Amino acid sequence: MRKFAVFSGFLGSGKTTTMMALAKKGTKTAMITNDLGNKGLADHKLATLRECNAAEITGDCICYQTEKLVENLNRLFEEEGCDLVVSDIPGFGVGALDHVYHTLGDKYPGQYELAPFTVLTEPRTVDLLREGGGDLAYILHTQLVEADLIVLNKCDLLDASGREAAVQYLKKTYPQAEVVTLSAVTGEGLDALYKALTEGQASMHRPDIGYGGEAFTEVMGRVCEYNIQYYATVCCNDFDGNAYLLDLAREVQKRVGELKARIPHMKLLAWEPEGEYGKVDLLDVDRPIEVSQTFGHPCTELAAALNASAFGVGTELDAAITAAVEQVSRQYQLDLVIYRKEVI
Ligand SMILES: Nc1nc2c(ncn2[C@@H]2O[C@H](COP(=O)(O)OP(=O)(O)OP(=O)(O)O)[C@@H](O)[C@H]2O)c(=O)[nH]1
Ligand SMILES: [Mg+2]
Repeated sequence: MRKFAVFSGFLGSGKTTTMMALAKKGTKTAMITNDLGNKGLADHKLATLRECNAAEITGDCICYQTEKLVENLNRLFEEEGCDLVVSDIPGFGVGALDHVYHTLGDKYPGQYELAPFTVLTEPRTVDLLREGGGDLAYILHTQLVEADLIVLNKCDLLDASGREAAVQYLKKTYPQAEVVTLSAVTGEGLDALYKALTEGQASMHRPDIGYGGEAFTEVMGRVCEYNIQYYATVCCNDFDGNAYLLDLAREVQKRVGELKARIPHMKLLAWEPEGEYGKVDLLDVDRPIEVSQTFGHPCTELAAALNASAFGVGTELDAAITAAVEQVSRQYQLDLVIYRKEVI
């Protein structure tokens, strides 16, 4: 089997977490993290720290890098012996059904079996859609219009009636898609998702998503990707890496909130040479900060990657996030060497 699946879905819906759960070492599933920006981004680094079968395609969406995608797929299927490869696309992306699935079908006929085009969503997105989707309505809705398979992730956050209501809403609003529930964190529903991916087929439908139209251009014009990567030397041996990451996320949340900008997902990952790591996620200015991994002991030396996907003015977000990194690092007496910074 040479099965390939695209995971679309809004920022923070759990694409990377789900891919990591599927692509555990020892399985024949591999994941490709696809992000804008240069190499060494947080999602891929996290997948390697968790010892997943992971490859990385950066610089642009796989929508526009078909040859690089094909190169990676062939290596994973032929050299690594995988039978299922899953790649995400950047979390504000739309159009991968056409740009990835139909392009592969047209240019590489019969080479890959395409799994149902999969879109992850989470309870908060469903609530937002029910209220009309706000200023991100175009992305939230269009991603789901493309789906063959909708995964309602983070169902650990819902009780039975909440799940049922969300599933019914999704089924009614997007009748072309099958809907499954998942908790990528607890693993509930993971076997059913694997079965749906490996046994199901892409429908290869061609919905009109208004790609390049007015709504598309308006929202894409507000998207901003921020990537900073640095080394930090610790001065004192009681440095608490967990408190540092949390304070940094809080400072970013405060400063971005003051700009009245949106930051649907900021990933902050820091790791030590020995392989211990800490991770916090900020899923917008009005939501609690999530800690998904903590250091087990005081840190002596760190590398960090902070990747943020935001809606706002790039220069303002850059100034706010960079100032947060510098301020909080100074408070913790860290000596910083910033080796990469990008605002896209
Ligand atoms: N409660 C709960 N949290 C989850 C689940 N899956 C993911 N998360 C959390 O949601 C946050 C975002 O998850 P990611 O996997 O990074 O989301 P993503 O879709 O890859 O986000 P982008 O890369 O920004 O597009 C993290 O803090 C995860 O720990 C889940 O099943 N339940
Ligand atoms: Mg991700």
